Amino acid sequence: AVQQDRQEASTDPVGEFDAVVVGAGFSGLYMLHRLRDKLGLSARVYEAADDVGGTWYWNRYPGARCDSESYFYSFSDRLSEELLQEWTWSERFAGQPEILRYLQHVADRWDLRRDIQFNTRVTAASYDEARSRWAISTDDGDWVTAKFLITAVGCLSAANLPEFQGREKFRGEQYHTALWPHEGVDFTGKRVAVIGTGATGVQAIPEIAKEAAHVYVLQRTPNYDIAGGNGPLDPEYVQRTKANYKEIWQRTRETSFGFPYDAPDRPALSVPDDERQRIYDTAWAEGGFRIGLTFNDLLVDVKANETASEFVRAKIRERVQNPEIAEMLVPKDHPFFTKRPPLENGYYETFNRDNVTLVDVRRSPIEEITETGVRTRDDEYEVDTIVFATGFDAMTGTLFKMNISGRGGVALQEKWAEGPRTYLGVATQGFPNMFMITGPQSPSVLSNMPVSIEQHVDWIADCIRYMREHNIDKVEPLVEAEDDWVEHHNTVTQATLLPMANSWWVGANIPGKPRNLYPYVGGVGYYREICEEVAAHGYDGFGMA
Ligand code: FAD
Ligand code: N01
Repeated sequence: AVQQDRQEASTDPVGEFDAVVVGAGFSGLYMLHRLRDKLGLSARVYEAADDVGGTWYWNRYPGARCDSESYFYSFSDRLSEELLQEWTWSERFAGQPEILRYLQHVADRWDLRRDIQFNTRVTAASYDEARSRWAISTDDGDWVTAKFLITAVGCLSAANLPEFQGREKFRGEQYHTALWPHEGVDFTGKRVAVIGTGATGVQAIPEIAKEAAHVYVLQRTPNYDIAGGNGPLDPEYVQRTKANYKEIWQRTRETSFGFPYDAPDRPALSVPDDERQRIYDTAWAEGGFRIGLTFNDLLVDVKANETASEFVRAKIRERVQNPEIAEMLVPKDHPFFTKRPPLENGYYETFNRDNVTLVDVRRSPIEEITETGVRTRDDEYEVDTIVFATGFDAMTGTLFKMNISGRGGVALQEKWAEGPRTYLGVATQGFPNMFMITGPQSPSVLSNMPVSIEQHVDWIADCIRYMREHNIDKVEPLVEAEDDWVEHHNTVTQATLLPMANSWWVGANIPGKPRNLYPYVGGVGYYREICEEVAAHGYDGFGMA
């Protein structure tokens, strides 16, 4: 099919590059800088959007903000010490417009745009074995070749719109949060149904409720939403952070989740109940993910986890006035942190408003979307607008949409039919000279992502430099190394509670998707050590020719 596309489009490639990078979010921008400005390679970035930003370009729904703290949800001193000093975040958890401005600033400052082709989607990439090059086709009908193919396509960039029967019949407006219109949506006076209460729904619902006439929140699974604690950053704090940036970044690289917080060193049940409560209270008051880093066994011991689960449940019950509604919002079917807990800023209080109705679509599932609203098994909700906060086909969705085929024409989806098989989550056997930034089976979404992105970009750039210095043309994981990594990944996964929940982390949100833990849970610091060791031993586990 790729060959045919090419013939129909043009017979000759319109460009030949050392590297093609797909995507211009955090990953693609930093990758381009490393390849072009540090290694002197010719590189072309393709980006489907009309600007840089990735996640922060697409997700413009009301309330969108990061929930890694701004001062470390950014590029580190690996990119630039000056930028760290010059850039001042206004809020503890920056909003989408500010993060987008930041990424645009990075693109301008390093003059990255001249090598990014916007409004261009990569539709196919196939490895040409005879020439040892990748042939990359785009939706403008052109194709180019490159020695290296680097995917910077994001873990959360293929929007998931479940197949609700009758959706096309709906006469009102409908939006997916990850494809939000740039001009915004005016909810004033509107009756709105929001489907989905993950991190996105939890951010959007309170904002929509402030404007709309009525909001129906269609919840299938309640989450353990953590107090966000957003607010303006105090200048003294900013100054202190800037003075300590070197140390802060170093810590993010060594901890398990890429946060600069202290790692817990004791089990939850090793302390008396009142002390445990105090520890949880303190972490809760600090806000953000600190509550997940109070004890070292929350992700591996059900009993330990239950203490944290109960703590959060009690917080929910305290804040929601109607006890029946509170009970509907309390999660009971999975342990704390086995699904990604959203951070919330006023989410639970939203259910104390007269214009908000919580609908349990687990008990009474959505049966169809009608011309005028949403019909569940037991009721019908007439609305003007439907918001789908239904998440993503994470980690593999975007990669598969790119139609990548490796040696012998084998498609990536074919190779991964039963789940991803990678070496270190950065490469996969049979796909020579292809690197995946934050690919499946790397820490990726189980970390503060800029830290993991930088680590991958640096590692890939170093590998390419090594190849150049040693006159190596081709790099590809060895079968045994890949088998060992998959086995290690599965062993580490099984030692945790993560397989217990039906989360997108395990692919449970997409019908038919193989159930596996997609990100690696061994920890950012540990993973980095493994990657560094592999490199130090001449890229142990990779075949190089
Ligand atoms: P992305 O930002 O997803 O960029 C990928 C780009 O690739 C996109 O612009 C896309 O258009 C492009 N692309 C994909 N396929 C193609 C193709 N075939 N052809 C051309 N272009 C293509 N992580 C955190 O660590 N902390 C947070 O607080 C946090 N908040 C988040 C909030 C939201 C709402 C979401 C959705 C995610 C959040 N994340 C967070 C995860 C976030 O995705 C990463 O932190 C980071 O932005 C990913 O950057 P990236 O460059 O790897 O991918
Ligand atoms: O997506 P989700 P998201 N019928 O998959 C429901 C990052 N992020 O966009 O739980 C009814 O978590 C689904 O229900 P259930 C972050 O990593 C970060 O919210 O499957 N409901 C769920 O409630 C996050 O984890 C930030 O039962 C259906 C919701 O839709 C990731 O992105 C902000 C349904 C989807 O939740 C994804 O978050 C936002 C159906 N058929 C996102 N199908 C920050 O850092 C799905 N649902 C701040």
